[in-house]
Amino acid sequence: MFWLLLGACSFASPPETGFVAFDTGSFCFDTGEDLRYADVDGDGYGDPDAALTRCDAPESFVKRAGDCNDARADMNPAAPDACGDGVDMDCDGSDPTCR
Ligand SMILES: [Ca+2]
Ligand SMILES: [Ca+2]
Repeated sequence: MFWLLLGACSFASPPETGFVAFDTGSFCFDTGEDLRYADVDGDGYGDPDAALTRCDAPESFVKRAGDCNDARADMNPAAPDACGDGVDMDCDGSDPTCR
């Protein structure tokens, strides 16, 4: 009968969980400085422009940023960069000159 006192609360969730204001299973202390980055292509490097704090980020987000093209798994700071093809594969900002 106690849950009836909640009035406007959603009845979609059971009273036991709806009554508690926080979820201890997802408790997270967030300093706002510990960021995670979206890694859409799954190469382990995230998009520095798609950052979320540790507590807000989904599981798929990664610690490492530096991905200059998060749509291609073969473009990241650890990728080999062939010279002279005009494509910056290793995200260092330039294409190496062939010697
Ligand atoms: Ca990536
Ligand atoms: Ca290249």
